Amino acid sequence: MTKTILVGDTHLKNALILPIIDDIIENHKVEQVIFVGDYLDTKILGQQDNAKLYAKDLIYLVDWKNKATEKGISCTFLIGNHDIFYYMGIPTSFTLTNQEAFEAIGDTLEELDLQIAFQLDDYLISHAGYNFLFDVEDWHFSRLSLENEDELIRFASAIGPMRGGQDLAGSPVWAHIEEIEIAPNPEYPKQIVGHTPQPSIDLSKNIIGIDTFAIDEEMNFYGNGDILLYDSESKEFSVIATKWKSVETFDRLKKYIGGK
Ligand SMILES: [Mn+2]
Repeated sequence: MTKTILVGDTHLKNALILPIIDDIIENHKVEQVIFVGDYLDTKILGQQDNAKLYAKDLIYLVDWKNKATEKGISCTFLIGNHDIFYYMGIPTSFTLTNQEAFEAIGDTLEELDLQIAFQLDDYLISHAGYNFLFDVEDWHFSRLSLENEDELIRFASAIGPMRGGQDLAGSPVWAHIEEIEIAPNPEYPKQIVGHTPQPSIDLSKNIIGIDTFAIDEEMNFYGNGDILLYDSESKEFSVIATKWKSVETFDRLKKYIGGK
């Protein structure tokens, strides 16, 4: 595997983001794609009741995974703080309000073969990052199962003060990027994370944040849609600019969310 791309939080915008990913795969001869989690839920007002949006967007993602895998592209899907509640079957303040739809989404999510972390040469990749309070364990690198239910519940509930929680620091699905920058797990000084929205990707740091598709309640774009590319021969990262942040994306998104 020579070229890998890493994709930040998609949050029910998979049908708009994945065509951009397809172009990059083709133009850069990408062989591996790693998604850092948070496929579900959106800040856009009124969508928590929109089960149709959840269903169509998650099915789009699962279909994409199957097609990409058939073409020989290695795909890895990490779990985010939003996904983990569906995976565990525990509804919370930001999950889909309809219980039946919530459970169906949780079942479909299993098709992504979610895992906690991925090691890419010197870099540890996870949704939110490992700070000094959380150890990396072997099971984090393989498909999740409810065998590790107790640990997963700990991950889902450990939220630090920077994200409004009571814990000393957040778990690998909840930590704020600054927690990882200030106090990374000492064995993993180099990490790649999503979770904390970034205006663009900054390669000058040891902790690289790639959550560039974030939008707010009113559909204002926060990130510019940068994608991180890694070449395992040269061991170098580069940033691929995209046309994500545009009037065209805004218009398509508005239609996609409202569309039946
Ligand atoms: Mn997140």
